[in-house]
Amino acid sequence: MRIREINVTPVAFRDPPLLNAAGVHEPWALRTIVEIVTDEGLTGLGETYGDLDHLVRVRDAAEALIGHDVYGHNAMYATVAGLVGADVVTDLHGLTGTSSRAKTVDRIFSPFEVACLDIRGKAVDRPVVDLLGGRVRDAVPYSAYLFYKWAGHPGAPEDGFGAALDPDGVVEQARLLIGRYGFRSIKLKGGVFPPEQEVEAVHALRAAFPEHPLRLDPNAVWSVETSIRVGRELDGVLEYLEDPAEGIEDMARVAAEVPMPLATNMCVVTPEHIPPAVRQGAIGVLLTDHHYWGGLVRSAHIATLCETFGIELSMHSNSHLGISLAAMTHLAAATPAVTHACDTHTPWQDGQDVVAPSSGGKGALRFVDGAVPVPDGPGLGVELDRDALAIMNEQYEKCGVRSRDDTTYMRSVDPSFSARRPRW
Ligand code: GKR
Ligand code: MG
Repeated sequence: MRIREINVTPVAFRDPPLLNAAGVHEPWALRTIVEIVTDEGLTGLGETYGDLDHLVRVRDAAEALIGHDVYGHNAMYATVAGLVGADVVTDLHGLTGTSSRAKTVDRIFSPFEVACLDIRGKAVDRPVVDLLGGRVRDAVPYSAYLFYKWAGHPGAPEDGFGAALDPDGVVEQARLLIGRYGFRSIKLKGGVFPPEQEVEAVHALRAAFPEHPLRLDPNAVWSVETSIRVGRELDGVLEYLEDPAEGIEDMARVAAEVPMPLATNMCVVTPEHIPPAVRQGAIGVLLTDHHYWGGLVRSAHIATLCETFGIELSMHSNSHLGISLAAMTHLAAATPAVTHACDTHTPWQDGQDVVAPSSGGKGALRFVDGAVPVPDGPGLGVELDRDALAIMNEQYEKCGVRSRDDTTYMRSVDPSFSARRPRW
């Protein structure tokens, strides 16, 4: 079965002012939707980043992949690698670690691989989870992903999620998300306020939710000394501490001194980082992300490798839509080593999606007790809502944002803001 056509559509959707170490989310988040059509008329979906440098290369790859066999992932990967050459696509926000040629190839290849798996599942009337080895769980638990945030974007009305700028606000936000979705574990995005304030918020969460595993992620904005101090202060409170410090060496120095495992989606972001991270004992948990680990099959291979070295698995997310959530859910459902609740930004999209609500026919992508049941339909089990896609594409054309830039947006509000790392 060969690829006849590939449609690449950039989209924009509203995003609340979520704060992080790099600044604050802009009013519009970007994604790119990939739709592959085969010579037999089957279609498959993929979703990836929307930044312009990335989009341009995804479009080039789409042209180059016409005519490829949807089962020929290795040949497709080689074609993408050839196109990328020595290029390195970087992010302005730097929240998913260093960029490299390998990571560039992996992130451009990923949406095409996912779309081909969607097609292959549809061709044999089986869900993608079955193509990845079969399910080890029927539903994938996600965490309540809390952010410090303003009540609304500057100059715009409040957004309905409320402000969260202190421990009480954070606890209230947790109640809101847990009330709506039933999450059973909690992650707080830190790196926004001095560490003492974030430690206080974690203690407030522990008091309010004594049974929920907790994590804190300051996106590498602390020094080694600060990371060790905070890690010791939170002894017995955190399930894991995510990216306190920057780079494998500094993470290893912290890991040797703190009681809890360290997790990362910043210092181990391509296969070549695994040997030094293992040698130095830098991490106990890897947050995989099929969007930059080369798709679902390659991510599953990395998961097996991590298991071999005693590294546990969780899953990372950026602002995303339902095609990504479906892909993440199939992957985590087929990966025994994913033993921690995965991250998702889904609640912050507040129902905006390119995926039809009734897709799969059985309420695909609903949260039940904080977990997403694996969609039953063939392939990813989700269908494109073409009207929603057209609206979001129009939003993209009009919104003026072309690359995520949390830092410049923050500086437009607070000119003294600096995104330097470490900051504390
Ligand atoms: O959405 O602001 C955000 C997050 O900070 C995201 O960009 C990170 O990549 O979720 C991520 C993380 O866990 O580091
Ligand atoms: Mg992180």
